[in-house]
Amino acid sequence: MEELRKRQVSQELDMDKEFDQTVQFLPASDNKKYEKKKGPRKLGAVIGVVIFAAVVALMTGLLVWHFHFRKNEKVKRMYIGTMKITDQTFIDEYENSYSAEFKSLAEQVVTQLKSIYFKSPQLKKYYVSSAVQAFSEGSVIAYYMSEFLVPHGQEASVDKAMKDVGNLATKVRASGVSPLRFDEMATSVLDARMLSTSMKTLMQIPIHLKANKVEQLQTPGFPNTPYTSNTFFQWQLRADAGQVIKLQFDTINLEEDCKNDFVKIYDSLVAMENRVMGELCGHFAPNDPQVFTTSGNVMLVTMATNEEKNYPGFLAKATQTLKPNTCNEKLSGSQGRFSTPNYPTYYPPNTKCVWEIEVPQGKVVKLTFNSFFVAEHGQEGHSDCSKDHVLINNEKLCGDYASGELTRVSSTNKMTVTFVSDDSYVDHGFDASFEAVEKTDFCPNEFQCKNKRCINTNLTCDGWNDCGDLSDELNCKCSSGSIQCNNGLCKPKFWQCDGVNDCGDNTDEMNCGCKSGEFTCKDLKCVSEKKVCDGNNDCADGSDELDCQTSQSSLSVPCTDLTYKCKDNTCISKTNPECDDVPDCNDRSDEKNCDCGTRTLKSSRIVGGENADAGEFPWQVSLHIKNSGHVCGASLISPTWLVTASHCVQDEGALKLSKPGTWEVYLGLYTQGVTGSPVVKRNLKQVISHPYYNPFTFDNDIALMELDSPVTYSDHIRPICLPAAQHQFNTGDTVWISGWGASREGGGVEKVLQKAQVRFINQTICNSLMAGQITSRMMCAGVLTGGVDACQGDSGGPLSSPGTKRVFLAGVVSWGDGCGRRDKPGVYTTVTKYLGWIKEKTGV
Ligand code: 4AZ
Repeated sequence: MEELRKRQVSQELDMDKEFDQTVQFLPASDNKKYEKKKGPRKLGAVIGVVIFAAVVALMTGLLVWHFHFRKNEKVKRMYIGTMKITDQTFIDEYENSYSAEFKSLAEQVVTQLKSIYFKSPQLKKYYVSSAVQAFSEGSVIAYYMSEFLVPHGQEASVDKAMKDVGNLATKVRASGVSPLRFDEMATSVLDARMLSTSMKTLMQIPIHLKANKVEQLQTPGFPNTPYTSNTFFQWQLRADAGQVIKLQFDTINLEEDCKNDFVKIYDSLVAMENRVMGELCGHFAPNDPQVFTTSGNVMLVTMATNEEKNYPGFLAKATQTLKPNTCNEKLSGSQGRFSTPNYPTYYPPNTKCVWEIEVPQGKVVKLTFNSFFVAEHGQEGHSDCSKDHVLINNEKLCGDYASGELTRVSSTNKMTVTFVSDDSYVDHGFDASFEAVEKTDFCPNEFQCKNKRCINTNLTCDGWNDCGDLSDELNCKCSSGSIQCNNGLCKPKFWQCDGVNDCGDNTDEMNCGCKSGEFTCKDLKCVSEKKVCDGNNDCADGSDELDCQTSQSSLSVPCTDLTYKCKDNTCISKTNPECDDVPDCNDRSDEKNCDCGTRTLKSSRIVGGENADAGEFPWQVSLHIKNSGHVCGASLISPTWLVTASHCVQDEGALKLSKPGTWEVYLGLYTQGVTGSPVVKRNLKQVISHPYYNPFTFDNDIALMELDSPVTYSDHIRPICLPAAQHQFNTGDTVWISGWGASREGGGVEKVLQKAQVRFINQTICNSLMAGQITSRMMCAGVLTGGVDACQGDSGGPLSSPGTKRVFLAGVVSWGDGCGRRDKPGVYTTVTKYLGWIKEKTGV
């Protein structure tokens, strides 16, 4: 703490202490005095009367409690606000809460607040006290906190009255009896997490920035000792008048769950919710610095921790820079580029920029967003845009768009682009390019989509919806490599008969089998239907002799690559007979070891995925590097064994990923960071990487992990079934991928377990799509149109294949060419190839 050279106040908090005029921690209300009192109890001679009387007494007691006491139960409501005092000028003494000047002005503000609240009968009834926390320039802005004790259920109406406090203030000013000249009042309710009763320590760190000087903010002891539990930290940053504050977090390593530990950054000196710029928790890589810039010369950084798990904390640097006069720009010429203030770091709140673009006469302006991140809390998707937004030709734009996805064309040689950020939550903003184009041909040398996007001409009529509105795939004359769908679309020939309706009208899946009266063998040969189940291997691969059961005994057939081998070495013709709840082998061995692959809670990032249901993938395991967070997935196959990818357990320099001690594993996990029941954490006893894993080709990308002690199965923890060596996974069958991996290429780990449905892809097609890199020990699954795939962080996790009764581990997430790219399926380690090795090492 000393090295910070800051005045810090660390105090054990007295929970019932009254407000003073300076800083107070915020205890929760003591409701004990409002608790229900015990009701009378009657005794009688007859037992029935006693019971009756007891029931009546209980009911009466409950009703009395509900209508009398519960009504009177009060909750503490804390509001935080600012008031602009117009008849004062800021003096240095106002920065020191112990100075006489501070105390005197604070007293006037408190009197003023009381007179305002007393104008509202509602607020008057419940008002307790106020305290001024700080002053800043402009003329003088007072930051205060007000406490109300509100009857249970009345909170919303008091919140509403507080929202209206500006109007009350106008009434007070009009009455001419106010002690202060003031305007612009704003209030907001305090974040409930900051009112936690468990928070016992307050650390207050005021910092006044100076020109050309970098101040360091850090949690005490960072990075060598973890931050303290149940602590509320508050860094109050001020810059000189006319300056703004830039805060760059170099390292953030907090608990994943923001409910427990979090950092919040405000464009204010107090914790006003409507001035929050951002909230951080979890882990950010050093190459992803979070940089916030204020709109004025003050900033508040708060951090709250609870009693669970403490992490190293954060390190950030604060500087002051001159507030730019304006971000408006006039742009002319045939092309140019512009971006939001501070791009690619966060734009400041409360900002408006206008770019007036003018291109030569006779041309029009074509604007393309190279990146666009204007999304806000509570403004999901692209719909409403009532908060931060971009305005072009009366059209409001917000949300996130991929590079080049968003384009606009003007109708004249001028275009005005306006960017507006409101008081709260900031984002990275945009980077845009404009060019002068012909009115009639604004895609020179490119294809012009109906929605005004321009795409490479090669991308038309190729089966892919590149424009986004399908206009590049309409009215096509299909090339030799494509098939013509009945609806006019062209699709690549190799998508024909792959079990997926690519045309949309099923043309590509029609006439796929053999002629009528013929049977299609697994290797696509055609044999007469009469030869099916005749006891002869007519297809050569045995597929015409599969599933020929009429009675138990007729299941037994000569063994081929496609038949299931029972423990007694006899073979049966049924496809995938194992663990389908029907004993098919004479020795019933196909139904042994089947306590797997079921989910008890089935109710209804992965790229293109959605939240899984809790308990939907109870075999999904999250592998964490100790104190560092999730890196890979794994699958539970028994109470003590996991299957994962070998590439997850390769040493990386000093990081000994092959050593069991490096890891901690979470089973039954749904949201990263949310632990406690039903989540079980285990350390590892051993890590066994496949001896033939090839780090260059990713061949044999499979590894086993043994837990230090067995887990008990529950609704959220169950193993997945290992398939039999002959288990058939067919091209076009749907399978599930699950994990906490990135939801886009280069993205970070997801919080909630994601799932997505993909299909097995033909091995030969996949090998040609993946430049011949697919070995027989790999299998491909995906959606060839792109957008649905496993990604970084999903590695090691399961490719879950639902059978008739149970789910089987078909593959282990291994590698891919990027994530979700078209014609680039995900590649998975084929589990059926490793059953012998798994059995040898684990006994499973
Ligand atoms: C990875 O980096 C990774 N698209 C995993 C799966 C895929 C790509 C990358 C498949 O762990």
